[in-house]
Amino acid sequence: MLTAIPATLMRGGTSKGLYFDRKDLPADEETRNRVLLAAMGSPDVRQIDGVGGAHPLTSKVAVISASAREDADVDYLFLQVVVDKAEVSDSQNCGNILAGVGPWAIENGFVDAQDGTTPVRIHMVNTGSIAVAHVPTPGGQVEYEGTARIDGVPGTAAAIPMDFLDVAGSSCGALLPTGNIVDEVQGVELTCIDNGMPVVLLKASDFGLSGLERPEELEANAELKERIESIRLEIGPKMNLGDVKSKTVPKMTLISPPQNGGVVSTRSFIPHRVHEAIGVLGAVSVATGCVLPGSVADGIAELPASSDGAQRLEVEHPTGFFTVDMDVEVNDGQVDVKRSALLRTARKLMRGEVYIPGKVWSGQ
Ligand code: NQM
Repeated sequence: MLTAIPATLMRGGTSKGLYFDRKDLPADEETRNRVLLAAMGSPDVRQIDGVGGAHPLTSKVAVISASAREDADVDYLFLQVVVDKAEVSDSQNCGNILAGVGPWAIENGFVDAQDGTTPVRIHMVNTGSIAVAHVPTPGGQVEYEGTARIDGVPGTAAAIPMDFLDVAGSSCGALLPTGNIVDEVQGVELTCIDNGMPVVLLKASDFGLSGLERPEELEANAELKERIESIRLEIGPKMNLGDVKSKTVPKMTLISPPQNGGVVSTRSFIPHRVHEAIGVLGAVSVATGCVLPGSVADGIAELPASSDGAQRLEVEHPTGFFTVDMDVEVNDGQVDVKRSALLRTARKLMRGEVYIPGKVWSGQ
């Protein structure tokens, strides 16, 4: 027997995943996770018996429901379905899958579309913070097509500008989770930062790298991966994340001087595969680390003349740039982030029912 569950397959930014109405999934977390593993085809490196794309960036889930919060229209819970392990993690947020939440919420009746642009206020359950997505809705219909281009996605689509209001410290409790601008772990200097995503900034040169290596080259370097994972396991608890062995945070980002006019060049371990681009909140956190005086990015990042106030920072990654608009105040070495904003696109790919073998879940 197969159980049919309504679902929408969407590209959100440079990621892809299934979007569900919370009421269509089992309320019990363990049963829900078994259902999601079966939907994606995990654990299996090829995810052959499911709709997952055999990579962390294409094995993602959004669970959406009406929000009880006054400052939000919908609640969005992000779940990472691990490709090769029977694990579903809510330990991180995802700003890419977030890009599809606004359109989905409008098309599924959670928010009334306006003629023009519809703001959708999204409570990101994983971190308790709010994002506002400005969804193009000419004539009261979601418009997916348009002229905006984001690196890492071929072609163009309708722009969805997104504002983050209060993401500093949203996972770790503080923008600087260890209380320090620089820490030293296993002889390597690093900067831990959480402006929406727990990130550890590391100098590529400290690992004998240029920082411009291709993701597959870095992934093939077993010794490097082992060193980075060992640092991650040691620094994770100091970032208030507890034991991070089976968590997908913190993200480990190698930085090097910019090559193409941006602020900094990046290669991000997320945390075991290397991102072809960079995560959304990951990029916001990296950009914040770059404006922090005395961080490991000091001397590597090339900042605009004044890093105080509103500014646009281009974070370079393996497939282009990620543009972050930030409004920051830097006082006596302290950074106060007033607002972060960026642009994403999304596309509805398929809508229907995902079938779950009855042996995994015997019904709603
Ligand atoms: O940092 C990948 C992605 C992400 C997360 C990851 C993301 C974010 O590209 O907000 O978007 O770091 O796991 O989807």
